[in-house]
Amino acid sequence: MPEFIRFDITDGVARLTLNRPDRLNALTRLMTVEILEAIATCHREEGVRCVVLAAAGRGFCAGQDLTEFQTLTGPETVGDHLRQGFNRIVLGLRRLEKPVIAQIQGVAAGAGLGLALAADLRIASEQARFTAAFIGIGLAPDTGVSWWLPRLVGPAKAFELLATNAVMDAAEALRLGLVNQVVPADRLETTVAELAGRLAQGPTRGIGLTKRVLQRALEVDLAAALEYEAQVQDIAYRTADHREGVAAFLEKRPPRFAGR
Ligand code: LHQ
Repeated sequence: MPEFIRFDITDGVARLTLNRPDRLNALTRLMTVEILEAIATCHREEGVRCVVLAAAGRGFCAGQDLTEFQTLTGPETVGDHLRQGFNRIVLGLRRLEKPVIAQIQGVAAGAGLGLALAADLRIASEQARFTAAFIGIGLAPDTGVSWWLPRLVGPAKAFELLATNAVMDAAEALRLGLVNQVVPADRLETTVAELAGRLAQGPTRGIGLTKRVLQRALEVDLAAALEYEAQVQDIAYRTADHREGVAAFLEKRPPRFAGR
């Protein structure tokens, strides 16, 4: 049984909840291992068709646990720590061909912001706050924050957020395009559950392939993106869910997607 996360799978939705509320879910080494194991399960289990990344208590995630980090000894560098931990979490979530929703009820800071940005969709409560936090302790960005921020908010705003350690509220995060939706705190869980339930009933392969082409499109030029779309469409075209979607349209009935 994991100690610092909760993990369950219900009706196609895997729910991974960070569970160190008294430390605002700051990430320890053990917690990182537990998150990686849960992500591996999401990759492996065909029954998982959507993932919700949530957090217990008033904070979403305050990033690296700075107390534990002081006590880490041995030959490992900070870079190694990132390569073995947070980098693998980010890549694990990005390579997961299933939609990932971050349910953000409170502060997301440092690597915690990176975790939120690695999700496909971010639904925030009105109480959520976002801060890069790295510069507060004299560090440069990590956990993918340097990659996502300029793409989401533009390079000048990204630099401002990183260099001034500004704290954004939920309304500003929505205005900047950092989150998809902001809802009252008491509506957050049901809003996310409804969205996750809908996505889990969707054509999972098509959604996963959509995630794959969008990720590639962020990294390559137009000609390469067009070529990749063509290759991926060959895969999507062969799915049972594509056939079901077309059949349902022609028969004028709602589709029943099986996620295959
Ligand atoms: C914490 C933490 C925390 C431990 C709150 N650790 N206890 C990668 C590789 C290597 C090295 C370093 O980092 C990285 C990546 C990173 O993530 S760098 C960024 C690390 N994170 C931060 O610098 C954020 C530090 N936290 C804060 O600035 C504030 O706590 C925020 C703005 C997140 C929230 O502020 P408040 O809402 O006022 O809460 P609080 O500060 O009162 O925190 C509540 C408790 O949680 C408190 O403990 P206490 O015993 O006083 O109740 C904090 O000490 C503890 N906590 N963050 N990262």
